[in-house]
Amino acid sequence: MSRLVVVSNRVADPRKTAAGGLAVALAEVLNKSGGLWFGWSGKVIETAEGSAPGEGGLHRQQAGPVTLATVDLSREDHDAYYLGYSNGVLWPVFHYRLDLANFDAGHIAGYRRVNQLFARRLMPQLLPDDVIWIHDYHLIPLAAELRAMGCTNRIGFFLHIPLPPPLILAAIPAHDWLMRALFAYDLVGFQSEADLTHFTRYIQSEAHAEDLGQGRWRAFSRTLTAGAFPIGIDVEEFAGLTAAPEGRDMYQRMRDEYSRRKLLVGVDRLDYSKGLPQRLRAFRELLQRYPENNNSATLIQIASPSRETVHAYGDILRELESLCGSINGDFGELDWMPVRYMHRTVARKKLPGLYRAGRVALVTPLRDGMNLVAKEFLVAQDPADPGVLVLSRFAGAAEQLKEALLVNPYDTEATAHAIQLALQMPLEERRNRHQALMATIRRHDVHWWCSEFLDTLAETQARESGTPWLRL
Ligand code: GDG
Repeated sequence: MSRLVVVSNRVADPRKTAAGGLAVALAEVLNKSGGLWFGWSGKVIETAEGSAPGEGGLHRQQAGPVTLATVDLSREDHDAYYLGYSNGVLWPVFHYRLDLANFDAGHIAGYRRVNQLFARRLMPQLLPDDVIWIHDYHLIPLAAELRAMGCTNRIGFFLHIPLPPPLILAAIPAHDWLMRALFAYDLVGFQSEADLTHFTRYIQSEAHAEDLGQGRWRAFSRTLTAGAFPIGIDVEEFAGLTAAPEGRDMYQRMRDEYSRRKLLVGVDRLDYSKGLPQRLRAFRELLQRYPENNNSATLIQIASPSRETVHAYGDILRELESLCGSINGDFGELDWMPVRYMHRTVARKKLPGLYRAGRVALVTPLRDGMNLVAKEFLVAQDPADPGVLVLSRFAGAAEQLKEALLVNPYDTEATAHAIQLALQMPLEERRNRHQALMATIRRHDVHWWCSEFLDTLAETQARESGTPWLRL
């Protein structure tokens, strides 16, 4: 069995349960092969401490059979690669938000510099038979940099966020460089069929790629396989958290506290892609249009802090606070606050109890690669009396979770109406929908996702080295 090398921006210690389902699933495959997990250490070294752009020390640490290898970043590299390009250009554009992108020319140079640094540090760690799996938008050009150094290993890439249509991608200066770099991979995986279609349309129209059939494409003298691999969650792990003492205790506390209310829950990183202001407007519309919900429907919205040093995140925070304040001000009673908003990270083991107490989950992103909260909510439900998932049609999860109530989050009235339907839904319909959704979630869990991707990668054809076309 080949050794697996996982590369991602951040590395999680797989022995810590707080790491979550993805880390647990990757750790399982890494454990089996005695693998290596490589990425940024999370540490930023200030210039005063002698760090130079493009440089960063390597740390190695053993986590059972898995080796964790991490690199520090200089302040300049971190600001350009992480804040500037990854989260200031790629995140907004890939979520269709050209208006929020900052195409400062210095950022892409830093992005490439860090990918080159990663390649230089990773290359000496590699064994000839290693299979390399690179994750997400921070590291798109990494395989190309490795190939330029002579790496001939099998390399796969998975994009956790959406890929927008070709015309939106084309707004990125140097988009051709970025997309060409994907051809250094043997396998490129997306969350949904929609993302895959955007990719194949782009490479056909912009790179005249040749369709070789069965997901194989040829361009720039290289062949890659592209496919959709919708990510799942570790169902057993999350069901275990739900049944654990903390999970049950949290559930009981929420049930007691909200026994006279109908509880709605929202759990998101505070990000403009998650559609939080639109969600709150729909909730306000619900209270206005369907007054029977007054003094009853209560929305607990957790917005965990995220990327606070990126400019656009401050704006969304202020907008959200003002909306919550105005809804509570306009509709609240002495003994009832319609919105409980928390700008805080809640301990992972408390989430299942909160989900289970929710009659309705509001998962209404404007755009999302997949959205794991939708799946976690469903796993945490009591199958005999389950809550209802209101899900944006623009989440990757909507391609799979067809029995949820699918909404257009930009349509305030229709979303409010769907929430009302969810609150009123008879038990039998709730059970039927939940049962069908759980069958999908179980079939396509995170273990299925890992093995489906890695099996497909193993089947890709012999690789070619060298990337003479990699000029920025
Ligand atoms: C990216 C893509 C794709 C949230 N708040 C708290 C907390 N969470 C946990 C949830 C869930 C995870 O974070 C969020 O996952 P999502 O999938 O919803 O979203 P992103 O973070 O944007 O992830 C996304 C994903 O990658 C995987 O490929 O699905 O589309 O954007 O697990 O439970 N966890 C804790 N406290 C919180 O306050 N402990």
